[in-house]
Amino acid sequence: MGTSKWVPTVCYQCKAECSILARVEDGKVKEIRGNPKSHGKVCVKGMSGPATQYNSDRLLYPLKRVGKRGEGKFERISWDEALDTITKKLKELKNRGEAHKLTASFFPHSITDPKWRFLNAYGGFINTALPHCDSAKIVAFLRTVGGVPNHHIPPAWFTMPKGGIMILAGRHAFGGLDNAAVPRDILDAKERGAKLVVLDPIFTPDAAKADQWIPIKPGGDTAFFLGMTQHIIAKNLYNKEFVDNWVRDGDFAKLKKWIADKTPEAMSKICGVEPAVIKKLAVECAKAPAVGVDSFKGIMLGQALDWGHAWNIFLAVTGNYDNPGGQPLPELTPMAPVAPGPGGPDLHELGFHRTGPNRTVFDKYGFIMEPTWYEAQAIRDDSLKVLITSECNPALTEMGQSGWQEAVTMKDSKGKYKLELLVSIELMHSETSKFADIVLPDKSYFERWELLYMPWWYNFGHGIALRQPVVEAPGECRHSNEVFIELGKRLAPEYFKFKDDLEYYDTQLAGLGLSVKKLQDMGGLWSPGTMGFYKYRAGGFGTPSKKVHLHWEDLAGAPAYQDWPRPGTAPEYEENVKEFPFILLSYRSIYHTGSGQWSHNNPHLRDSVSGMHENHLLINTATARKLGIADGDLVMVEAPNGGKVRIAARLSEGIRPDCVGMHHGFGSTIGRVATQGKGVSDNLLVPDAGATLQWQDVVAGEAHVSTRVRIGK
Ligand SMILES: Nc1nc2c(c(=O)[nH]1)N[C@H]1C(S)=C(S)[C@@H](COP(=O)(O)OP(=O)(O)OC[C@H]3O[C@@H](n4cnc5c(=O)[nH]c(N)nc54)[C@H](O)[C@@H]3O)O[C@H]1N2
Ligand SMILES: Nc1nc2c(c(=O)[nH]1)N[C@H]1C(S)=C(S)[C@@H](COP(=O)(O)OP(=O)(O)OC[C@H]3O[C@@H](n4cnc5c(=O)[nH]c(N)nc54)[C@H](O)[C@@H]3O)O[C@H]1N2
Ligand code: SF4
Ligand SMILES: [Mo]
Repeated sequence: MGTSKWVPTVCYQCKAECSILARVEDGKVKEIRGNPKSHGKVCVKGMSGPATQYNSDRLLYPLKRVGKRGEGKFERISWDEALDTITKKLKELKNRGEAHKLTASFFPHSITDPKWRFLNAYGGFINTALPHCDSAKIVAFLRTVGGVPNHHIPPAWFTMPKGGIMILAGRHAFGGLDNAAVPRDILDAKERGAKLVVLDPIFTPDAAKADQWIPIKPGGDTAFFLGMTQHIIAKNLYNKEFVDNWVRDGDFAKLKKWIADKTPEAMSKICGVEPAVIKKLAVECAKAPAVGVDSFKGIMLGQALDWGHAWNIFLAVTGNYDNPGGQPLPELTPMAPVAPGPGGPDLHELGFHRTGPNRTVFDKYGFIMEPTWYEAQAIRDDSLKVLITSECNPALTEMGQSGWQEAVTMKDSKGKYKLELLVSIELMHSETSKFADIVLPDKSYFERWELLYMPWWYNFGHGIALRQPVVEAPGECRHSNEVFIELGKRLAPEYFKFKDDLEYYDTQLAGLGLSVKKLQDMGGLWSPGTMGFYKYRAGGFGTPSKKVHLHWEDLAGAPAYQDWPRPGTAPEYEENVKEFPFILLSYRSIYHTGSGQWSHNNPHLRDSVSGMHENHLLINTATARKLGIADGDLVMVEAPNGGKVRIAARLSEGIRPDCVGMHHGFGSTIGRVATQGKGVSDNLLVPDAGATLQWQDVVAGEAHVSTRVRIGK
């Protein structure tokens, strides 16, 4: 009999990073559970972690490309050769004065992730899968309350009082998990007497559990919330105490004037919801002890910054910031800095945001943009020469995937690849690594140390978490953080004087009087002890005036935005209506994460009984009847970008007749399990961000995830 023990660590079968316990027996991970010290939940993907861990497709050694880019032919090399090749190219780039032509695209697990430190020290850019999906949400919160905003977190539903209202507006919280505990927290709040309202063109699992489902028109959320806010103000039901004390002087009067004609009747024409429904919910919200709003995909639909702005105006007028059940404003854990700290490169000076068309009009903004689009664009105009990807899959998972694949194989007049070096750090070969020059085998989340701290954990009651190795890594796997620290020692040694990742984390933890060892002994979680509501009452908000800024006067007359939220829907919904009569919506399933190998190449999650094997085209029954389509028929879906896919139809009453739906993430052409499953990639249809620049700047909602389509047999 071997020994068996439960070790606390952090799941990474998706980017929610829930605290888990891993049962280790005879040096192998056998079973996963939620960690009772932190919400105690794990989802089906989390439970399937061992099937990713022991997948026979795991990369074990560094590889170099021997065929053409994209051909997928590789040969084993040593770590020395791999690191020497990367170092040599990066030295050459720096000597040419082009350090800023390095971009690394990765998921930062903390805001001082060693990978990010390397980029700042070397002079390259991070271009991340972390906040691009809701950069507009972040920008909107920063502009209005100057606070660390709600990214990848719902309101803390477990604090929602009786009589409170939970609004999911373009948020599929029961499938697109941001913590495995969220669905339970929502249902518990309902038990306590809170109300759940779901705004979604599709009757999602969330809608099925809701007190009220509002099948809003795609892109209608801004209009819907402006209509509610107008009604609340007109009926004098706004939170006077909050507005008088905490909204910047003059802003409310300006809002009152500007919003006067955004009546529920006027907004109804845009969002397709009856005025009476808007009014009733508005009054309920004004009277409720707390209202929490969550949106994710709702904010990725072309009018994202407008929606983020309208969302914040609604929260301010109803006084729902930093209250139990409302919008938390998390604080960062006070970690100690590792000195000397490298500053980052100047985004604007170096042209990061001015890649592509209309580059000069974006001067007023500064944020991270959709990686796939940015990369393709920057390769074409020679402003990206070295790309390192880790924990992301731009060749498949992102809008404009075809453009990316084309760009990385593009050659200059001398017949050389325009992108001089492409490095992919992965667990298993992915669509992206197939194009790489060098592929590096990462350690999995069961094999590495990682210090995780991000503001949103605060919403789950802790500030930092420790990921620790519970088993040995196979082959020659090395953690990406170790790789970047090694590159730092070679290329910017003044910033990498510490010995290794553990010493780096120890230095940071000293700010809390902790060390990795102490944190490990504590069970791997550090908690601030309380949610700390109404923090603004002590020191005000994080804005220059210390109050809430409803009016964004600096954006008045800006080319891609204005000072108040525009209620209309994005042009991509208004154009090509006749030729492409349906709006295609994409959404997640509980079984899969993005398009990546971690779930799509996992036999449990790809099984048609325990998981999900293929995707379908969800189509309204009445619409299908008109088109002569029966359940299971193969249909052709075509988009204005020329993309075409063939997919089986699934008929349902639970979708608006003017929309069709498709699970996001399928279409992998690599991996033993992945290639046996069926399904298609929605991103063959969804255009890249560049296609919609005329409407919204790249700062905000650049990651459009829908398009108009037509359906044929
Ligand atoms: N299982 C799983 N969980 C995940 C992920 C994953 O891949 N798999 N990914 C994580 C990531 S990176 C993210 S960003 C989040 C995403 O979280 P969500 O955005 O909540 O996830 P989706 O499933 O894409 O949900 C989109 C929903 O918005 C609806 N919708 C589309 N257009 C509109 C609109 O205009 N208005 C409104 N009101 N609704 C609209 C769609 O019908 C769909 O139900 O999930 C995270 N969690
Ligand atoms: N049409 C459409 N497109 C979308 C969306 C949509 O809703 N619809 N959603 C968008 C959103 S919100 C986002 S955030 C992006 C996400 O886009 P990506 O960040 O590119 O996400 P994934 O597809 O999950 O790719 C993650 C990759 O990391 C790998 N991986 C997993 N664990 C590890 C590890 O420990 N180490 C390393 N090195 N690699 C690992 C996985 O195998 C996988 O290949 O997609 C966007 N694309
Ligand atoms: S939501 Fe599921 S897969 Fe994602 S981190 Fe949590 S348990 Fe793991
Ligand atoms: Mo995302």
